[in-house]
Amino acid sequence: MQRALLSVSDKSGLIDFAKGLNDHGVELLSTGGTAKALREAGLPVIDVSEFTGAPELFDGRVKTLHPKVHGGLLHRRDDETHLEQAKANDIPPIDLVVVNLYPFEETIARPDVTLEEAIENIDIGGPSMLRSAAKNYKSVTVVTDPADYVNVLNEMNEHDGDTSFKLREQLAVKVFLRTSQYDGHITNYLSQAAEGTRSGLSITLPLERELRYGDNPHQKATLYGTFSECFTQLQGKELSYTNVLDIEAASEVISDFIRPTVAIFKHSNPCGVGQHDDDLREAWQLAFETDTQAPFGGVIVMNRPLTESLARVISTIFTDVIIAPDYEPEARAILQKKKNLRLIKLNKDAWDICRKTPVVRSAPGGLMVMDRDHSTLGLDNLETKVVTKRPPTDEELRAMRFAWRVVRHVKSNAIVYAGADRTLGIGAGQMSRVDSSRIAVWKAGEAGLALGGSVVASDAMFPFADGLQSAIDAGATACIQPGGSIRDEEVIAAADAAGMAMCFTGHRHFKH
Ligand code: 93A
Repeated sequence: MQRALLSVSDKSGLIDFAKGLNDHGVELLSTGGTAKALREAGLPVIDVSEFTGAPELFDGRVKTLHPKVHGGLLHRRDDETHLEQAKANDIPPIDLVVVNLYPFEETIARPDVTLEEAIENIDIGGPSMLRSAAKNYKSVTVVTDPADYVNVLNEMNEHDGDTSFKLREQLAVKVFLRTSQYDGHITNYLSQAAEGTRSGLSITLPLERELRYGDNPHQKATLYGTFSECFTQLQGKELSYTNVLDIEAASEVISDFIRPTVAIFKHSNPCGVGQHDDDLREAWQLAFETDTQAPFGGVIVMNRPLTESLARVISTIFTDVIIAPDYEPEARAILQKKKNLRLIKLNKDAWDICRKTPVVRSAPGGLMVMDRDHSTLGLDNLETKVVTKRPPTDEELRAMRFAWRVVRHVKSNAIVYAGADRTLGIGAGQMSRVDSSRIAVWKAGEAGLALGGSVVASDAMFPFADGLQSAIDAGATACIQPGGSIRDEEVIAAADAAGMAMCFTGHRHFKH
């Protein structure tokens, strides 16, 4: 390796890497800011403009776009004609390219960004060099991720100043993924920013992992993106497609609660949710009592580190996945014995970003993208949203808030019966709201839980009074629902006749 070209916006790790290259006797070519940083570190640098004999032009828009740069990257090293042409045109080989791009993604993430600033941050020369170098990976090494500096230096140390074909190949693939992602961000931004040109969606995501299987063992499934930034698997079998769906749904519900909370999930629906200020095990107990059968093979999620005492109880029940922000060492030790049990650590900061990204679903011939329903709406000043003669008691208000936070994570049509710190009965995914209500009542009965004095929450309006009446008959004394039916008056009259308190949130939380 004789010659490297370094041109980076993200200068982290640059100096150490360049020193390493210099130690191997590699000549360093560089552009404006990068050259300055290298010189300040005492390294010998040749400016690209000196190398090409052409000045940087147009505010740096043209720095490296020159045949001597691209020729130096692209010519075949084992082709006589190429070598003759290179010689005749005074184009020496460039064997290593170190480029990362103008920060377009960071720029457009700024709320006050202007179109001009965004456009100025579209890197042209950088991706061109990356692509030239990556196309010629047979001979040229290309690094776009500072995390790879170490690999390259390690190989150079091991292989007498050279890199292996295998590494060059991997780095080239990484480049084309990076440049297509970069172009995707530009496409999506411009297609929204330039009015009326919404033309399409470009998504390029890195391969995350092959999944164990899809819905069924005969369906292959693959996960793309940055899942492992949000979730770290500490032990257990490989994740399957349905595990990932459950992990997402369970993490969404738990993120809605500040008090210590435990939720149990099955097939993307909560079977029970419980809260307790002092003891996570109590919270689990309340969640579990809602439904003691469904949790078999389910997913348990909590918003506090898993304690030893809770680990002891959970270890007596067959569980597929546990998700917690952390695990007490004693809890880990207990659960380690369950080799198949998947333990997942939820990395809160990354997840908080992740859980606001859009929802993507397949559609015939393509896919649909929707804003995520990431926060519970309609609970502010709930006491002012009473539509019945009787206002709710403080206890009922607390239960309403709790039930409303749970119901929006249940597949529609969703009905949840709850107290202030626990679910009592959950009816999910029925084609009719009355049926969901019936199922919730029946399940509460199965679990031996009384619904007298409970609150009922409905993810969407009761279109008729019958649905609410069945909740009244079951013992609910308060109701929280969006309202908005043309028969609201009938529904309110049914509530008033029973002395029920009801609030309209004004927001629907369907989940399909
Ligand atoms: O404006 S550009 O599209 N035109 C170019 O010719 C060019 N060459 C390198 N941007 C260009 N670059 C980019 O400049 C690199 O991709 C890198 O991100 C940045 C480094 O600039 P500096 O060395 O001046 O800090």
